[in-house]
Amino acid sequence: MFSNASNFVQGVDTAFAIIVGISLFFLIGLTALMIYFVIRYSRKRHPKTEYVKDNPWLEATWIGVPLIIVLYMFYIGWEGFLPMRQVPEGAMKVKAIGKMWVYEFEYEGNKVSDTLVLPIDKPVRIDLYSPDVLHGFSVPAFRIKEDMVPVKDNYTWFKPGELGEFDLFCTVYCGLSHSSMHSIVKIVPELEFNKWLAALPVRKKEVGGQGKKILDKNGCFACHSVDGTKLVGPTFKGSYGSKIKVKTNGAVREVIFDEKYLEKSIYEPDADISGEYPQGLMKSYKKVISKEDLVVINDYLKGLK
Ligand SMILES: [Cu+2]
Repeated sequence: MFSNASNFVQGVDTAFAIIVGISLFFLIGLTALMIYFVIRYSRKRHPKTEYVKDNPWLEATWIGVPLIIVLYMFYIGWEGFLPMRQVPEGAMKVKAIGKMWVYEFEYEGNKVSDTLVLPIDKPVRIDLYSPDVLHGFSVPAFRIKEDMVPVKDNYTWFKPGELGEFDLFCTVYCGLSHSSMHSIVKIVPELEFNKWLAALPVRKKEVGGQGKKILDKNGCFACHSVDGTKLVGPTFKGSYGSKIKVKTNGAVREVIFDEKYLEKSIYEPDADISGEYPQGLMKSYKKVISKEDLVVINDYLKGLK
């Protein structure tokens, strides 16, 4: 009756079915009763209003019965939810990074993939990270949905029980290309998984050093290219040291792209908007990128010609 895609399907679907069932029962029951009362107690049939007063049994019933029902609904929800926070010991570990607007999966040994490939029947703990804004980690087929919260580590776990490919969606509105932020969870036999993992390349040493790493970690390249491509924000290519047109409080002026401008556009992105880009697209990174990081980023951008 239940799909076997993950170990949580049964708990979630049972709670869902029972709650929808209770809701439907009351929706239909109350509507029918209302219609009955409208007819039965209309002025034509019942010209004089009944006055009901002090009925302890009636009151106890309408407090007691709904109380039991909602507590029961809470209980089945709790029972389905609790195991989701209890990762079994020895679960395999994968780090999932959600950034504007892609997913990245880091396996042991610094191996990185853009698809989440997992062996069947093995519990896996997914550590959830976001370097920029709130993202979601939702696999509807597994009944899994957790937020990826910047500066707060979160996790989820599950045991896949069915081979195949399952959709992974970002379920938190995270900006311009939110709708294209999705990936695939591929469940394969263990042998195949071991082969796949062995063939997965180790993450290359970053060219560009620390500066590029910081930009990458914070998801900056989702909006700013280094090859001149026009993305959501202006390209880094050839910008450093050049004169650029910015809009400050609606007025266009020219500034030199230097350390000062870099700091301002990272800490107060809406103060001097480059070119024709709209306001409000970028958030402030004041709490995320330190002054020391700025120096390193500055050096990296300076070397970018
Ligand atoms: Cu997202």
